[in-house]
Amino acid sequence: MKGYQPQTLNEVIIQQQSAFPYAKGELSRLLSHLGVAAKIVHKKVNKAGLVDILGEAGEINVQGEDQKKLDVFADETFINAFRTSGMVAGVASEEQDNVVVFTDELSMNANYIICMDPLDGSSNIDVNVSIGTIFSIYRRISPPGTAVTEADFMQEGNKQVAAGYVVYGSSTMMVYTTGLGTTGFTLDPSIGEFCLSNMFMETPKEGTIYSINEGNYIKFPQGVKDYIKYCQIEDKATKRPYSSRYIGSLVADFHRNLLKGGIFIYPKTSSSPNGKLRLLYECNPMAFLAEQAGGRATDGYGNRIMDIKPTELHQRVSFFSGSSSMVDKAEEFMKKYEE
Ligand code: AHM
Ligand code: MG
Repeated sequence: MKGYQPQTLNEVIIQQQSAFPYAKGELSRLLSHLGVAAKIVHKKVNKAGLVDILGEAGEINVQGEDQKKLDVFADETFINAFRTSGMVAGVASEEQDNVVVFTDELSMNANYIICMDPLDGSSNIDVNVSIGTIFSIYRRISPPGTAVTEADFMQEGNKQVAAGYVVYGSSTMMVYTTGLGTTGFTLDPSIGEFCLSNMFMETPKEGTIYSINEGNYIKFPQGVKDYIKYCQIEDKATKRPYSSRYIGSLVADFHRNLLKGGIFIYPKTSSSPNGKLRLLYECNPMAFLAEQAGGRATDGYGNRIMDIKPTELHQRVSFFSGSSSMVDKAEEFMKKYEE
């Protein structure tokens, strides 16, 4: 009988990177450090009700949001992993007001910087609903040997070298891209390894799910309101009405739509005129993954997310992402109200 021989994250990364003849294995090593940190966070998330990790940490982050103990734990775990990897020169995190700059010699000479949301979906932490980690990897702009500055992080998403997320759901999965398609791994807790489960993930061009916080309906731009109504109208040819599915954790909502086809919308609203989600560590990485899986990610107004030039570390942007035909359609509605 053939034994159980899964392909592990490390094996697949090394295989994929061999497509780049000049790759020195640095990115592969960095992604595997990231995998270890994800396993540490997975372990904590899985025991959340049993150990003292639920609830507020007592601090408010730069976004004005209450930090949860798990937010802080995940932030520290990933930052430590990057610091000790020697392959990262600095990190921008949702939980840190400013860029975290590593000043030891090894890190100062490192080529990569990271943008991350260490634990996304904070409102779901205490109620056992899926949450996630989102990351984005860039080459630094400043010369190696110097300390990175905020300017290193003000890069367009189209400069990402790799991006991905970890979803702590009914199983824990890591999904990443280095620009060679979107690949998914499932954590096999019995051997403690992320094992290849979804090669070349492809999001259906047409989907039947729309994901948006409809509680904010009254605050939405008219184009979004009209698109929601379109989703709800009966039409056999386009399989409408579509299903509404909204978890409130970007990673989980995005992951479902990636697999099944659908659209995720977090538009600007009358109370959040720039939207809620952050360009650097939420939208750009998801946009890279969406496009690598055949989908689209825009701001709803014809602008590709990955072409937006960031001007602020914690910049927010409206976000339309998912099956390409659905994003096209939603943008048609948005266009009607363009001044
Ligand atoms: P967070 O980074 O503080 O967790 O906020 C981001 C989350 C996303 O995961 C999710 O898509 C969105 O906020 C949900 O927001 P809302 O509760 O307004 O629908
Ligand atoms: Mg977040």
